[in-house]
Amino acid sequence: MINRLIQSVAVLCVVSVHVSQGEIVVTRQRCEYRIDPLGIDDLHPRLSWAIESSTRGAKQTAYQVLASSTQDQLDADQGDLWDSGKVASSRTIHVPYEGEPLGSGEQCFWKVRAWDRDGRPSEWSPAAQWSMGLLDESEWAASYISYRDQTPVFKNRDELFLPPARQYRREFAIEKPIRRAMVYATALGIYELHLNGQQVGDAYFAPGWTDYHQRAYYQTYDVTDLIRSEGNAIGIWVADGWYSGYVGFGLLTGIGTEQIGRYTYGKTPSVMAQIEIEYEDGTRETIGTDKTWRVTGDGPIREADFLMGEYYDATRETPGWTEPGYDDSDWGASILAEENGDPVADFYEYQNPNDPRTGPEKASRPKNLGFQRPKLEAFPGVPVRMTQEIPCQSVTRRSPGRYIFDLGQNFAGTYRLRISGPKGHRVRLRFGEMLHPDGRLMTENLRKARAHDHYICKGDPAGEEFSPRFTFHGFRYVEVSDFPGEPNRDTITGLVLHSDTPGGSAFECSDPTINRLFKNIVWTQRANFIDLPTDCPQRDERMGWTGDAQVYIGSATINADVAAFFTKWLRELMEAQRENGVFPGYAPFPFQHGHDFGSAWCDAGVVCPWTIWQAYGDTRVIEECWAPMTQFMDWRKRTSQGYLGVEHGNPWGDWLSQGEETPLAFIDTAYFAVSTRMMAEMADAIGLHDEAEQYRQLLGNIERAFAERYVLPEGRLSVDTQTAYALAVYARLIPHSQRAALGDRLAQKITSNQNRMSTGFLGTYSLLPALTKTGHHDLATFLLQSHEFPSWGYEIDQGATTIWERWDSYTLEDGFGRHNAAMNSFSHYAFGAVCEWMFQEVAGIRPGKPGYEHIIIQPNPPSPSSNAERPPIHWVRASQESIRGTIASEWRLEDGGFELIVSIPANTTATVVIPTAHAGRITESDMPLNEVEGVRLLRTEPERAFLSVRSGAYRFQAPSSTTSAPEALSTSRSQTLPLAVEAASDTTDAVYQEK
Ligand code: RAM
Repeated sequence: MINRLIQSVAVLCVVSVHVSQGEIVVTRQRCEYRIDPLGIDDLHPRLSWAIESSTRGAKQTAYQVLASSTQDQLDADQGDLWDSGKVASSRTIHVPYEGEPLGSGEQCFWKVRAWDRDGRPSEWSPAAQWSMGLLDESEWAASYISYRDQTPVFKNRDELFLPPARQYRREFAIEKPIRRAMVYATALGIYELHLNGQQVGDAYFAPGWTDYHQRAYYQTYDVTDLIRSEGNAIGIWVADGWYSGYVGFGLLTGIGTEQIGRYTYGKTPSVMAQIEIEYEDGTRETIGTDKTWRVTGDGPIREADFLMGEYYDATRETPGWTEPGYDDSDWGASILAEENGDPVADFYEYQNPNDPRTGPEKASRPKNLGFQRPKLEAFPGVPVRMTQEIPCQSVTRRSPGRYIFDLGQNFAGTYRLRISGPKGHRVRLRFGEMLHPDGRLMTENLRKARAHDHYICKGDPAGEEFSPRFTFHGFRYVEVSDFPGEPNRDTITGLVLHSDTPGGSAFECSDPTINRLFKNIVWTQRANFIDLPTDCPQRDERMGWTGDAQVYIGSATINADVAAFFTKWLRELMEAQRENGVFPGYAPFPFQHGHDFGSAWCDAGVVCPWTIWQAYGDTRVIEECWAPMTQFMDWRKRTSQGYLGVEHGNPWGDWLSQGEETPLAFIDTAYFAVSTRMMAEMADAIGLHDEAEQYRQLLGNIERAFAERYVLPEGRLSVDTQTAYALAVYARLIPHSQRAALGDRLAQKITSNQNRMSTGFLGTYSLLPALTKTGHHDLATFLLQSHEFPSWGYEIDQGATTIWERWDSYTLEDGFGRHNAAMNSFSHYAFGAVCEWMFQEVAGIRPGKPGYEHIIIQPNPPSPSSNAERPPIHWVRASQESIRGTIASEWRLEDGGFELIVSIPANTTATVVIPTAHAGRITESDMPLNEVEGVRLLRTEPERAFLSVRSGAYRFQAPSSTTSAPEALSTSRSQTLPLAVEAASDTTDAVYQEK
């Protein structure tokens, strides 16, 4: 077995390119985190690459970037736009472009080479590229166009209003050979672009969700290869989307426009696009949306709504409408979006939400639902794409013509329906995450999201296929009613949709339940990363909840490259800041719901930028968020009392905890400290050392106030809940001298609760790390492996394939109904935030410096006799794609020996901590350490050896320190982790810091 494991990691460690000894290779070129992005509006986009090598300790000592306006010039090594020259630097990420100023639409081809530690240059990297977007609003020669909308403002809360998706088209001729053709497109609504019969790009739901009153994004497409010399046609589908469709819980709660849940930003969708053609003779032509475009609402998509579903009537299809020659004489003329006038509606919100005397009171104000041109920016995020098909596992007949298809996996997205039916025959599709015990689809938890799709057959004897464009559902089961004939498993195939964040992670260990848990976490991340980080993908909510995001973001950065994804959402979050400086409960913030914030939810405005900086070494995100973050901290200082947090905002607290409530003021204090510490660190990172000092002083005051108010002399907290201890450790508010005692009290609280957690969103995220940090790692892994309610294992035993919103979303005793069956998502990532601890403390991979420039590998095997219920984890194999390359850690306890196989990306260094009391007996690939290249013993502790390790692949073996009895072990582990070790050699520059 051990050999197999070694082989598998060895495969993982081998670099993906063929390099000979001593060489380094430049790979993974990115511009603003993306591969060859089109249409960016950053004037100094940041370039990143990675170094790969088969040699240990490979380093970049210098680099050179060449940027050219044509591929030919780049191939000839002529950097007419920029030649950085040889820059002596190990930097491989976020190198800002400093070449010739780039204008709208300009293309830039670039490559890079790097010098190794012996001063030998690498080959040039392959060419990468980016193009600039439209840098000035005046360069939009197009207008927002719409259809003439004569419907009155819908006001009925008992019925739904679901308009058809619109189709816009125009034809154009090309008279000369073209060099390049680009399309820039955006919509107030969501759009899908087609040219000459083909879809342009593969994104769903463009242009993404923003507060359209302030800002919208546009996308850029290269359509050079789609343009024909004979004649061309462009067609654009446009649906309501977030702009005017049903959004969140507006209908449920009666907030927002007319209390009906729709028209959040405006009444009538509109679209704007422009094709820019560059001819070979150097002339240019622009074709933009204007009143000459034709439009229809009579096509097949009769309803298109995120929450309510899609209704497709195939008898109304318009074949050939995105090709030249289509007869659109019965279509209407487009109008300018503003020609729909300024319909006014009542917009309901809570007034005085933060006034403790009145509390929130619902009131309305008039709101203009007419067109307002937003500020336009290039889309900085990651498109939503279909990334995977899920075959159906089984089909069950429920009644004549009604079948339930089980896809075996809960996910977000759509499906492909294959059907043969007579013309005009209609089938209905409903979606559910779970089944009732009697086999019925469970839909109570969709609340006001109707989530019904309909398909009307066109009667094609060869069979028909359908897949929705403008909706998505969170589901595992599909119920099809009125199905003509006998379905089979090919009738329904799941199509997984999510923001297509690159990269990935892997986690496997000796406990199969944990392996399923890891899969569930990743599936839940996908299901909720749909343009922005949402709470859930199924019910009438699906909003960018800040509390959920701030506990989960660390895990997200491990499981994928979410840097561009969060770059986008952080703009929405910063923009959603309330006037008083607080960050709201969700972003965008389409309407106000009760108080507009909650403790710990509001801190997402600091925690999320900090985490992106930590994971990707990104200081620009700090700079961009600095002003709003500072305003937020001013609000925090203003609202605190004697440096302590207070009870304010929505009382979410340790949301969905089990049986124990932690007072809001305590939570607020802990997060005041968390945000303050992060601000101090971020201030230093961007060179604001005075501010950093002020935040450190503030932190000192908070720590003192906390100690005085909450820490009791006998080594307890006056708030004696699991979450209180966990948060105090997370916020590092526990005085060093009290740490062991308070950790023991936390452990005792859990054991006296029959080894069960009582924690909610906040406490669960911090609980297992707190146990590990205070010497109770065995108990932490026990909880991870537990199957007793409430636990991850319990969910998995009930068939969970994603993370549930509540520990008791389903229980054996009470089924779905223990709390509120309507608010009971089976795809909510907050409790999946344990993933961060699984990687950092079980596999032992964490950043030692922002952006994993230095890496800590410190696996913590639980002691072999620590779990009477099931075999404690005794091997783990994990890897993650960092911005500098793949980091892998695989360990195994066997026969009193400990083996650790690691992979450290080139141009980084690591501190590897081996859990052994016998540092002198550590070997690497069977050689004693002092004979091994790239490794140096830094120091030892009673049961740990600290090694300084250069990049490369290693296999360490040592006698294990975890063979002792658990009691003995927990004593030794109750020592706190060291804050720093001596710096390693000049080349490794090791820093070991506690998170
Ligand atoms: C729920 C959301 C979210 C949570 C808030 C407090 O409605 O689903 O998960 O953050 O409430």
